[in-house]
Amino acid sequence: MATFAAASAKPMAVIDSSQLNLSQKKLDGLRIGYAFAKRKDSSSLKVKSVSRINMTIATDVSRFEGVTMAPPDPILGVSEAFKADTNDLKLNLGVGAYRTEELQPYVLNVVKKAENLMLEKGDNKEYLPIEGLAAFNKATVELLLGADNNATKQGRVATVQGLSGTGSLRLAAAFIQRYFPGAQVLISSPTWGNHKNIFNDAGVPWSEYRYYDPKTVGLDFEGMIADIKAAPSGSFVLLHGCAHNPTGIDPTPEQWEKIADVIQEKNLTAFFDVAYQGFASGSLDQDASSVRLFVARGMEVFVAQSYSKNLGLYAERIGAINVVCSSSDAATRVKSQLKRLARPMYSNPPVHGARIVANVVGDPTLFNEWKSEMELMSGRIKGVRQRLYDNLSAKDKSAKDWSFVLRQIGMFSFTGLNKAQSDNMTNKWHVYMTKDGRISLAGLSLSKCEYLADAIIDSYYNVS
Ligand code: PGU
Repeated sequence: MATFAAASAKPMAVIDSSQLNLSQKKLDGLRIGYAFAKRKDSSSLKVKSVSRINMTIATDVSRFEGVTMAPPDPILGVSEAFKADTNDLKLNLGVGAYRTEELQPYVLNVVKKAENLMLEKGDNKEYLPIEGLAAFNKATVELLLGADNNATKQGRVATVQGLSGTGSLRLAAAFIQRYFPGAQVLISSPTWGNHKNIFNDAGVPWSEYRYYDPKTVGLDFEGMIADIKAAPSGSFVLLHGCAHNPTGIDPTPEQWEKIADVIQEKNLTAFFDVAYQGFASGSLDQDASSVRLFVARGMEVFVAQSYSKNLGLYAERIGAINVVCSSSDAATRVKSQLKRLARPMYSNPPVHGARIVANVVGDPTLFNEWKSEMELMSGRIKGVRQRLYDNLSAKDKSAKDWSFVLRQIGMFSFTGLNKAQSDNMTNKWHVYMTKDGRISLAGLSLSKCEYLADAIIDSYYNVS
């Protein structure tokens, strides 16, 4: 009797050797034999028998039988579907990535100039320290808080270069999980789809606060404040620093003050996600005003930054996590622990994007050129917004108010289209967008606005 273990998720099978089609001759001669057994469930087993040791290798029963198929990513999966569509009319308004009027990806001129400088200098490719490139960390915190910020001058900011916005959020989430186990993160409803994944994977519990009011197509400020007030003490409140994704609706400066009041009174901690600095208003300073307001009050905050959008460095994966603390001593300790978390995860961050940012922000000429290019990009999106609104208003004979398109800011418009209507946009009109009704205006050209308006009106009125 020979015993064979099936290398699969299925229970171990015990098979009598009389069931096997063995070549006894070969077995005797080599003392190593291969046999093929037909099990009752008809899966084959290839068996290698070496002297006293019986080893089993499954040929058609995978070790990964229990691994289920993951669904496509709700945002990045849209780009994959877009690529597969062969229709000439197709439009990719899924991912928030800036395109030119010709709908081509755009590499900023300042980025090319910075890269040329780097090439001339012949920078090496040595490992960076765990916390990243020093010149980048200095530049990024200055860009966020302003050049002469007290918190920076007093050494109260722990800054660690991260793998863009996502990696920076994930590192902070790991920190929260380790040092504040059980503490909740409150996230806006709705929010960028990946926020929930990030906190789920880090083992940080989250709940939602009201944010978007479909009736007014605006901010549910009362709901937001009530939900933050009701949060358990010690919770973290995730806030989009500017250009809220997906709604394009930001609190007013007065509302930001009230949000800060409640967070302060309730002893909560704000956690800003700043992925669009410069894309909301066109001004890097103005778009950081929410964060600066909290820091000016002496509040301790987390801020994740990304250079994917504002410098177009999507694939360079460059960003940072900043923890503004109430003392330099606390900042030193927090930074040491962020590094400790980063080390076994990815060891140290990539250098190329960090050098680009450091060169652009650190050089007054390049910095000014960047500001002009930012204005150009955000200006193009505003132009497309206006054209889309004009087309929607002109074509819609029912006098529906489409002015929310103009009120929303940043890269996106939250159209209010439901899933079935969004499906119609894609299936009938070849307009690729996320199923929550979000369209990226950064991927739209003036010449495509009329076509898009037709698609929206058809989907809105003819699909329920
Ligand atoms: N935070 C928010 C609010 C974002 O919208 C994004 C990107 C990020 C962080 C992270 O961007 P990084 O590239 O990691 O810096 N959101 C885009 C890009 C596609 C995606 O989902 O990653 C979007 O289309 O929503």
